[in-house]
Amino acid sequence: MATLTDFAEHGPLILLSNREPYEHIRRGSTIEVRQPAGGLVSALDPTMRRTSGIWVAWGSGSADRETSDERGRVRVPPDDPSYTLHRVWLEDEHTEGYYQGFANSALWPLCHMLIQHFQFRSEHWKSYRAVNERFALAVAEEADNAGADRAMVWIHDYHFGLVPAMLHRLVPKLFIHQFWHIPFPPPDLLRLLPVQVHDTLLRGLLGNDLLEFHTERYAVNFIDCVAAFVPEARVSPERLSINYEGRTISVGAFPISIDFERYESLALAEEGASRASLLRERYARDGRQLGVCVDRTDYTKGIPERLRALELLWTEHPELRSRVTFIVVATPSRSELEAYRTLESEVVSLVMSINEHFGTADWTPIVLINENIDAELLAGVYRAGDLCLVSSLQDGMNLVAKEFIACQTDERGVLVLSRFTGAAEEIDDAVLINPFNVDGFMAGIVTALRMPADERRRRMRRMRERIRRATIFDWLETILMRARALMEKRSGARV
Ligand code: ADQ
Repeated sequence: MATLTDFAEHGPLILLSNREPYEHIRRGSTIEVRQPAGGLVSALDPTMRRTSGIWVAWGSGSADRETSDERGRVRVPPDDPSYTLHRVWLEDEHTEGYYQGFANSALWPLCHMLIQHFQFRSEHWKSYRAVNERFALAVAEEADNAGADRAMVWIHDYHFGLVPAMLHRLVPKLFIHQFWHIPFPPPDLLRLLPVQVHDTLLRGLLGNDLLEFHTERYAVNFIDCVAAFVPEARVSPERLSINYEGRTISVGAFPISIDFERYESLALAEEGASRASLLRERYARDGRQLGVCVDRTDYTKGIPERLRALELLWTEHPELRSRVTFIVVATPSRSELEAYRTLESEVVSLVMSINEHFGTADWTPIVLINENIDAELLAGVYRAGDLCLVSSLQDGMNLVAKEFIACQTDERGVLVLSRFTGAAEEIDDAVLINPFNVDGFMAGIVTALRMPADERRRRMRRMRERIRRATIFDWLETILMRARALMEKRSGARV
């Protein structure tokens, strides 16, 4: 079987994502290069270097224009140029309509089935279409240069639901595939979008040759939506495929993961280890326990639901007061949107009220950190935890669950995990909870707190073995190899 190492010989990979892998930022008279943190960029960057690919993304940095040529291209990484970053420029009103508007205020809540946050506006949809067209043209230009027969295009996420069909019309020979990082809703929810909008969106996604989701459930939801709203498509849920306009579109489950070794090493390294022991010294002395939680402050993550479960815990179990402290790391996110600002204040006021109600002179029940923390501290927090609460109301995968597992080098911690995460479908040894059921959630926390050390160790060891064997690099290789095999089959069929 072919491997990633010889992937480049077959033709260039053109990747499309909203966020760019390198951002140039002006600081006074100097220009700084920043690589956005995040698993995806760090996993894809080495692959792009090795395969001399082309990465198309929104040029969001304040010095991006002056560091790119007239077509928006720049060679990266700056200290060892090995692939091309093609930046696409967007005006502010487009960013607002496409990104904050249709992507984050309509598609995001709809796909997470949290319709109380769903807001549709025609002008946002108009921007989304215009921006998708702009990105499709940029990718088509790169594909023409690279040779449409040989290049493969890999699109990331819900910001680009229309690019596949646009691109297929522009360059019919091109092999196009897409990873959808969030859940996909069932037909009854998708139809909350105006008819013409969900029709265009589904037909947009059907421009792909392969469409990847985290779980089979999301893949089947997509197939069900196509069956319900695209009458001329023929679907096969058993074979996870769709026939549409004379082409076969494959759909599949490819659960994303993390760089396990990186997190494990961070937790074992001097800095991670000393941060973990400081935290334990401070919060987990004399048999007390430390709970940890890490999220972007997003309404999908169930942060208020988690805080209410903790409130109930200390109300119904007074014996646990002073015996367990929670560190809640909740970074502000998407603060341009009102729903997110409201959530940030709700989290702060819930934490304050719990601390006022239960706290004592020498015990603060919840320590709230509402900022981004560096990788060493993050690993230290994960390693120090006796339990980690992941309480998403819906979540495509949830990488925090996997990062906690990788950093639990002492095999002490229990993962309390919402059954509505993609991760819950993959990880067997967590304590599963339903965040909508406050009593059940609280009971799950009690189970975790009372779990004997040998059972914790057994469960954590099994989870660690599992994630160690399914890293982000395995994910990457499986997807790219599957796409390559389909591409070869298709070109064979054409001959
Ligand atoms: P997200 O919704 O962003 O991702 P998640 O998978 O949990 O959710 O990833 C969050 C990342 O941000 C983790 O790597 C975490 O360590 C980091 N992070 C969060 N808060 C932080 C803080 N305060 N300081 C430092 N780092 C912090 C979307 C989908 C998910 C899917 C991913 C990948 O919503 O379901 O798992 O994409 O496909």
